[in-house]
Amino acid sequence: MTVTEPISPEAIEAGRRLFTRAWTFARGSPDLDHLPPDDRPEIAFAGRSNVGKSSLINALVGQLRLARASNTPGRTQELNFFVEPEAALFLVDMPGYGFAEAPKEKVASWNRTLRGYLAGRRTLLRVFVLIDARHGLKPADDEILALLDGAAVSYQVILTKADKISQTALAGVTARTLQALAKHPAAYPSILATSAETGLGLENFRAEIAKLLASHGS
Ligand SMILES: Nc1nc2c(ncn2[C@@H]2O[C@H](COP(=O)(O)OP(=O)(O)OP(=O)(O)O)[C@@H](O)[C@H]2O)c(=O)[nH]1
Ligand SMILES: [Mg+2]
Repeated sequence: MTVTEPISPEAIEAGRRLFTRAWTFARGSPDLDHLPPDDRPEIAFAGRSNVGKSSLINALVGQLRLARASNTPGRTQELNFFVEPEAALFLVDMPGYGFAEAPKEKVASWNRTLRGYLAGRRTLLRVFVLIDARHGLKPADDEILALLDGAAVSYQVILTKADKISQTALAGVTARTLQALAKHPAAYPSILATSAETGLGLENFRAEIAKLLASHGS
């Protein structure tokens, strides 16, 4: 496994172009019955509550308020679909998991929705599983990784909030995470460290998404 693969200037440029487009909100779906038609590829942002999913989407598209971010865990309560028609791609912001303070029934219903979506969405190209760089993989993450492995849905781990730790700590959590991922058959064999705050890693992340889309033939 490698942490960084060489990324070509062409891929960086394709990523930049993809995300300077005018992305807009398409639909919020509280359950599996209100998803938009599965007529184009999509990538989903999953992760524990408060890990920075909505913030990372905003940072990628360069819009502060496309997805609603907040310091209160449990902010995103629906599967939120963002679209840019020419890009023929949905970006999907997901409710967080592992949020213990929400009412039990609500947590159960979110879990059903997010598990059903992750395991059953035909057009899901890749799931980005966001992990807080300060904390690394937690048991709640392991459950989601096992679900994705079981459903053979390809996923890639993205470390978030890298601005909050030192270079040394970042190298440590990267190595530990890569080691843990080696046991997961559906995990993409490289991870990216990002910060929605400083922009660290965003150029490479955009390039990664552009490459993924190109390899799909879009
Ligand atoms: N320092 C720093 N803070 C961040 C970063 N990304 C997100 N945050 C902060 O973390 C908090 C949670 O961010 P969100 O983007 O709302 O997290 P989320 O994963 O969408 O949360 P839920 O929707 O509740 O699951 C906010 O206060 C953000 O400002 C980052 O890269 N660096
Ligand atoms: Mg959110």
